[in-house]
Amino acid sequence: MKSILSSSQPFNDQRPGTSGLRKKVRDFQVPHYLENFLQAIFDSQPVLRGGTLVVGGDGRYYNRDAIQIIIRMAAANGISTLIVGLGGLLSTPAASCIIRKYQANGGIILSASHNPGGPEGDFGIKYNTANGGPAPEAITELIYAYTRTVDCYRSVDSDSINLDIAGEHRLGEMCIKLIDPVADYAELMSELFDFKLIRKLFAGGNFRMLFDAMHAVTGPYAHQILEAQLGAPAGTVINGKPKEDFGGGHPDPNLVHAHEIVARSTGVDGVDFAAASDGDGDRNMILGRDFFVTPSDSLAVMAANAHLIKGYREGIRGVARSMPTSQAVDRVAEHLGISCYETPTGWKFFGNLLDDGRITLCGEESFGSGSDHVQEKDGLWAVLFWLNLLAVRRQSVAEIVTEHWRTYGRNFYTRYDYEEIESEAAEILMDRLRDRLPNLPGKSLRGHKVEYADDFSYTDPVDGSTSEKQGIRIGFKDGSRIVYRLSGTGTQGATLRVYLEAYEADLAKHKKETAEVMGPLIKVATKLAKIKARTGRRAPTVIT
Ligand code: VG1
Ligand code: CO
Repeated sequence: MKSILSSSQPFNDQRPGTSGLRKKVRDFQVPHYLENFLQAIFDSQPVLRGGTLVVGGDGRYYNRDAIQIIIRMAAANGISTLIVGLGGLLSTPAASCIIRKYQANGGIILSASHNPGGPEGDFGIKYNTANGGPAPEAITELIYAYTRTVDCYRSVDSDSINLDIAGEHRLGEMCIKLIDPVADYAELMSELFDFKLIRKLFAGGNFRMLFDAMHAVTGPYAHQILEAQLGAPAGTVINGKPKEDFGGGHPDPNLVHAHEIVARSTGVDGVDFAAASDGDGDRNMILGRDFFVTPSDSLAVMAANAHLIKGYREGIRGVARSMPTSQAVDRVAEHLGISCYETPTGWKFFGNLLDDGRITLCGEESFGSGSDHVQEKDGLWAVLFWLNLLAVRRQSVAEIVTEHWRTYGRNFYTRYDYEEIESEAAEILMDRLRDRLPNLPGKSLRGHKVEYADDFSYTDPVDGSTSEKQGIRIGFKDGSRIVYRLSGTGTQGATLRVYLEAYEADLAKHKKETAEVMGPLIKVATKLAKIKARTGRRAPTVIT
């Protein structure tokens, strides 16, 4: 097998963001762009030499091409075993599961998650470490440092490998194993959840569910687990065939983009339970009939009910949430007498807490939740958790959540996203806001008294590493909060996210509409940051 050394020039824009390196497909197609980044991974991660690497992606446009490039470069960089999902597919949580199960030394996941795909869309690459989780900041920064100097890359001269035939191939010294992307993951799910009980729920005939795979990677997983193993009727899974452009859609499981299941879970004919997942299968949206469960509430409900679920019968050790996620789960943790950690946005910050056994469950307001079963957020896992809970409690989704509010109070929550604003304007907005922080405590903003105002900084309790400037937060005496941060996953301009939360203990007020409750706080948030003046935007692009 002939090994080739190709020369290239370093690119200066390969710093991974919240979740890997994300760019337009056409950026990745620039000659040597992907190759340079891969070489930086191989050079900075010597554990991969002679080791096992897992590779798969969400099936979007360029997935297969990128996998062929990885195969040739892995062979030239001394990888001993390459485990690849059949068809080039692996959901993000399944990749995490497989890295752990086969004790691989790392993994490469190709995805731009919920961003649109196709030749004009986005592509991405994430590196995961041997624990199955996203590489921590120290490693992503090291990879970035390597990208600044890499001026050649190694690959082998070989034909493409057929990604659609299971089994083993040899490429020089390297063994390539093409495996079923679903089987190991499905087996893990059957260990965590009471499949027998869920089967009964479907067999009863009164319970109807829909799962929208959004033409992304969870289609094959959902068909296998929900329909084949749990006996949900055919048609439960919709948009279940992965497509390179996600059928022209935006594989983001929220009320706007997953509108089909929103419509079909509304009114007297609405299904009892509906859910969706994103491009790479790590996000989830949970709906009951005429009822939307906010991701923050979903995490809190899971924590409060975990003891009812097979895999968590022994109880949970602790919980964690990203800083902008509502504080609903904090109340549950307090009630259970367990620790609750507040981390910066991005799953990589949960890694040490999970590895160290400090937490069992964790989640983010951005439709992500997970547990210590893998080291990634996990969309179908969350759906199965809810299904199992519905089967145990035999109540509706709405009943379970409203009962939860009765016990703990309700954290009203909403997020405003201003997408594709000018990067410089966004930076200025954040800088000016930062300047004002020292003067805010004690001030009253439209009747809300400021208790604290800071730029969130996090020190990891396990390894002591500190991450600064993780979002501006303003907390009020009445328990409400405003958080501002700039997205680290966009591929064009900047995205400003404004997160709003208000706590309501009074049962009589729980039925109010979120928009009504949050109205005054939204005014405070937009005025304080001068959003209109600084960005030219009168309204957000997306509200979740
Ligand atoms: C967003 C979310 C964050 C999530 C990240 C990756 O990041 O806010 O909570 O972890 O996406 O999720 P940002 O920096 O754009 O706010 V995924 O499903 O896109 O891998
Ligand atoms: Co995702």
